[in-house]
Amino acid sequence: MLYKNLKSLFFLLKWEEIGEVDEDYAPIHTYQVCRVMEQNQNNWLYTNWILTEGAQRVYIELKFTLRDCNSLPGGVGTCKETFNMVLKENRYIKVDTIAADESFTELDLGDRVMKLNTEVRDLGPLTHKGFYLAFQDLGACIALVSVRVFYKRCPFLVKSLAEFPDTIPGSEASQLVEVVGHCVNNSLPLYEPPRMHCSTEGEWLVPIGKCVCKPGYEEISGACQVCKVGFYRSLLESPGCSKCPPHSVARQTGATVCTCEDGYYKIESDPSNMACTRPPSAPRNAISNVNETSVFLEWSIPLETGGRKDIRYNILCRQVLPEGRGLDECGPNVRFLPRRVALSNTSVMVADLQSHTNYSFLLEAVNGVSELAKDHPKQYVSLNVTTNQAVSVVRKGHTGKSSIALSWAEPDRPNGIILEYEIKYFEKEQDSSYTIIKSKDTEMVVEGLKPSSVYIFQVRARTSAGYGAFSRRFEFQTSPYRDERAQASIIAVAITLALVLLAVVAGFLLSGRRCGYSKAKQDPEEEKMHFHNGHIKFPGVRTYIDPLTYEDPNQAVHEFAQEIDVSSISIERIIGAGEFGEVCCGPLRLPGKREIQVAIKTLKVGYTEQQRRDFLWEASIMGQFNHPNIIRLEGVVTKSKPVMIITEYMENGSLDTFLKKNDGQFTVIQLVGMLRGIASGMRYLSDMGYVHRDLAARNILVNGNLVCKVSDFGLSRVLEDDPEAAYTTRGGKIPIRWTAPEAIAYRKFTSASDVWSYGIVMWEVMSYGERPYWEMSNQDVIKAVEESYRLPGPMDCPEALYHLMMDCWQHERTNRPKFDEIVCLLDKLIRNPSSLKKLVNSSHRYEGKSGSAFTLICIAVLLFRTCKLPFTQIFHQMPTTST
Ligand code: ACK
Repeated sequence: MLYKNLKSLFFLLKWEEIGEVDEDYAPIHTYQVCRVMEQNQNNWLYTNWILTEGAQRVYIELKFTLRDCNSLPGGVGTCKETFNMVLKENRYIKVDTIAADESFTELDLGDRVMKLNTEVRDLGPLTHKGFYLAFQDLGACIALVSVRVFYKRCPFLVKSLAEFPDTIPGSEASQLVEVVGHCVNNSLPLYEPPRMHCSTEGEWLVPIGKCVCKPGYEEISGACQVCKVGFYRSLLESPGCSKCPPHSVARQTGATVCTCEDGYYKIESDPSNMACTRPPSAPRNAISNVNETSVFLEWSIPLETGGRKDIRYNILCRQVLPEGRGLDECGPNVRFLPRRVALSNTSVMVADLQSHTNYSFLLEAVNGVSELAKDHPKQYVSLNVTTNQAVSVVRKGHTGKSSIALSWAEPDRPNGIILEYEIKYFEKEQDSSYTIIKSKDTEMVVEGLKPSSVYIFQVRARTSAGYGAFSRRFEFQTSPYRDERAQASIIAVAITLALVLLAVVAGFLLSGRRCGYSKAKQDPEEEKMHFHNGHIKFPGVRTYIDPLTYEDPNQAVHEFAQEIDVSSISIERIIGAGEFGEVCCGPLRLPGKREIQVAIKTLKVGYTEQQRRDFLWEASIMGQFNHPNIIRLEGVVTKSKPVMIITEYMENGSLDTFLKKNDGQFTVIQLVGMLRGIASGMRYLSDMGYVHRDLAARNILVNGNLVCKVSDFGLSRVLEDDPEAAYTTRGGKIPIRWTAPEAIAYRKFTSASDVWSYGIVMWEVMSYGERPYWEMSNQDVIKAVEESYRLPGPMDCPEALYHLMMDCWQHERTNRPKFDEIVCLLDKLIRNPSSLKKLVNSSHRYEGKSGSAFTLICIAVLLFRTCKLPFTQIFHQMPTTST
């Protein structure tokens, strides 16, 4: 705020002009009047014309002394203690009556103490260029020491690089005068012109907008200074001059941009502080993977990115014409996924190429400045790819009810060494779910098919370059369930029944049935990949919880088994008899699910509570398992009678009966496939910590695809239920022929004792359901086993399988293989069928099968029992001496 005093002169009317000294004896000039004793006083003191200089509001500061009327001798009749201040523009207006804060007395005069009063009044709005002031005395004793007339103004100001001139405020008390500032040299208004507001008090208020130095200049000490060489300032917003970014220069002062060095570039959208950049080098490590008539190309980012992140890749595809006729651009039919140019990822799928054709791909990396770098030579990486040839014809060989032998020719011009073939198949019109199996050879037997069903087969080859196209679809049908071969063999067996003895004798002399084998591998979980709507399915493994840990057995059942409403089930027929009641089958229709065939185990009427508990026990166990080789529990019916356990239906019933019914009907690979399934189920159970205790072919169920599943779960009940279980000397009921010696001797049931039983199941399977140890008594079996005698190898049994059985029958249970080792070994055998060619030699073999089996048993038992022929001539003794 600034004050500006206005000049004035006084005209006296009955006032006196007096020279005095103040309290400090400094000379002062005062105007006085003191006619207090006289009546009707009207004394005036005028100023001359005071110019306002444009001010609309002025201030008047008065300094004066005033006599206290009470202190006057002789009364105060006409004495006044105020005076009037009057303004005249075009007419006189009384401004105010001025009174003293402090008045002086006679005493003060004597002491020479001047009680000086100061009063300030403001006048406005003034409308004229000037005015007069007047002071009217009506009979007071006044000495006017000073009259100061002034106005306030907002002084010249430089703020935010804007100059604001000296400004006179407005006339109204709270009025603000807006003033637009002027940007200082080399500066510009930022966004809007700078503004300030001048208040009546002469203060600058409310700044709006500002000025900034123009590009090429920076603000230093409130002024704009030019940027030095090598520095630039491009944006009004940036605070100061910056050093030029890498690969750019500013050769003169005041640069607003830096220019790129030779070979480096900048595009418009690059920020000014970004370094100049250059095109990238070529992509690296390009590889291809052929899949049918598609090629997947993949590469790594270039070594030199040119300093940019906006790298994109372009593909140039050219077909190599035969006989050296050069290259031709790939036509519009070749598809690039996601696209051919401007790829942001380092891979692309090129589809719809021609089969068995050479292609040359050029992969180019570009970035934002590639277009500008016309002189920069393009850098490519090239990749030559040959698509694989498809298998043209697939032929059908021997067809069984569940298998079809396939063969095909190697493509004429395979693209490198063929590593393997993939055989894809599915049941006709059910192509949402298909199976893929692999073969190293040009033939294979596909097994586990449904009888009388049409299947679609496609074959493709894989070389180190990748997969060739699948062959076209070939449709082949499996034989009816009872195929001619089986019937023929049954008839043959019937006709030759009479010649049984002769056959047995001949059997002793001959080297035995040859193992038929297939190059196919059959693995329900790992070797075969099952695809359903494009997803591979994997089973999961948890830990088995003993239902005994539940106080309430009902709770255990409902924890693990779904309650099924009886109305969802219809019983169609009885398929057998169980310990607790009939076993039936029929359809199950659960809401929202497709109808399936199920087996229904019922609990006969009149059961005790204990029997109900034991019956449902099995469901509490089965419900915990989820594995393709374990019988699947669908649920239980406990809310109505009869109480039922519902499981998946297994078309071929129990394995022992099924094998007996189909004696000699399966290839070794099919049998090994079954054993592999059982071992896999047992591996799952042992992984879950569950010991079965009654593993035997009679407790394995077989479905229509020859998939074997472990069933019959329980604890004591299983053994009570099992007709094979016999009471041991220790009182427990145990299926002696299937049980490991330590379990018989001291009930040591473990997964290792299950492995022993598994060895017996192997023997049962390889001998088509023969009874282990034939008609020998349980006691004789225990004795023989204790004396290290073991079952001989079944006829036509591959040596490798018999070795495995013998391993399972190691007396020392820790020496027995684990189930995962068994699965692994069987997988190896399946993968390498020639390993099954070598059959068990005659000293380790018994020769009984089908019709002749019983005779052999009679002979064996007879020889053993009556003739006291040593075991060695019938049984095989373990090489170890452990007993
Ligand atoms: O040998 P099988 O035909 O197979 O006779 C027995 C009978 O019931 C008594 O146990 C058969 N069985 C048991 N469970 C099932 C099942 N889930 N599917 C088909 N048959 C079964 C078994």
